[in-house]
Amino acid sequence: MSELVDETRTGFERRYSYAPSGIWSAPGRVNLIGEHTDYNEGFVLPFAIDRRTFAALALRDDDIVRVSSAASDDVVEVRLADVTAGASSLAAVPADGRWAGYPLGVAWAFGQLGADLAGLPGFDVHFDSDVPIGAGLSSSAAIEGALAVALNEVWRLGFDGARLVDVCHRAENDFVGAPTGILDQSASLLSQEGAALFLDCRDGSSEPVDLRLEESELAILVIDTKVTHDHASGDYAARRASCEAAARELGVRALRDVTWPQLLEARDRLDGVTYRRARHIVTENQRVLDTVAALRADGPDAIGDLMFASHRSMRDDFEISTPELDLAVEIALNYGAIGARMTGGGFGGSVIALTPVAAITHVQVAIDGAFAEHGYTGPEMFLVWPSQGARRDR
Ligand code: GAF
Repeated sequence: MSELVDETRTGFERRYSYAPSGIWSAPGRVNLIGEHTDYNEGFVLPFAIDRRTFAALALRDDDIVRVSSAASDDVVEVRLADVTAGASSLAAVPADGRWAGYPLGVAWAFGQLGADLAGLPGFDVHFDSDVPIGAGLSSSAAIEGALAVALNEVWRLGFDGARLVDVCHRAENDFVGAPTGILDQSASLLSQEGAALFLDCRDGSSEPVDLRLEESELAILVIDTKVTHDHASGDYAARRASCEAAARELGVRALRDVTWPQLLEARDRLDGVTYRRARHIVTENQRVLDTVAALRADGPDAIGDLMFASHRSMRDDFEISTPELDLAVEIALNYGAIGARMTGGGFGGSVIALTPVAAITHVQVAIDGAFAEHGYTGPEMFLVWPSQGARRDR
């Protein structure tokens, strides 16, 4: 970890020929349970992982913003005044620099949420990261979170955690154009070490829920299927539209307000697909509440069935799984995991498998074998531990 802090500093110095004033970081996340419930104003239970994106940054004495990353030699340069114009400021940026929309979007969103950008100096920022990209582990929220805590400090804005979540969420929705909820940004900014974050997405309130994995000799194995996903694509938006249509038809503000008996009773008013989409959300919200209760009463040994029930619901009702994700879940459970489910937005990305430490190698070997047998790209597998949200590192 401290190596990456040093590399981020060196990367900054190489690009800009001077030293940064500080280094900040924010983690990726897995979602233990509660998928697509966030934009339905429901409940989620993610945790920040021990893989982070680092931002080395220094203020400038003009209004230029320069953005670079370890992944490329290019430096994206814009004037802060042009960022204020919104996503159109990206028009001049070469296509392979479009990732810069995440950091530029954060600067822009601070302005949208009350900061007076016209009176603030520009900055140079360099990013480095060990959060895998496109694996469904919120690499974009990690970029946003690292820059948000950095700018909040150096621009002396005094935004609290909830307002920083708004900034990053606004950047993602209105600058980058991905119609996501607040799950990823909240997990990256607000998580605490050793705990999952129980978040009510209606009012943004959250509380830590102890995970105690080591005490139970359990670990969370991530299986990145290497099938990449993109939330700015139509599938994610289509699921969101179905949920909103169901809520409208049922006469509620959001599917959060629908109980299971109410949904059953209204079944004939919804077409088959919309009904199944709504059924996933209504049952998934309850599974989050049940998971929190089970963790508090009995610890992580008690949540395996809920995780698999969640996976089945995403596979059959919400239809956001893939054959690779389903295979990883099936093999993990057959070879010793006590719970497994896809995590994140779906249509690719990763599975998390709650696995006894003693069975991890067994599960990994079995998954490698099964993927090879099916002719799928070899997955990447690694353990993750619940970690601290965004912070200053140096
Ligand atoms: C993606 C989105 F960014 C989140 O807001 C959330 O909807 C998630 O998919 C599904 O739970 O990560």
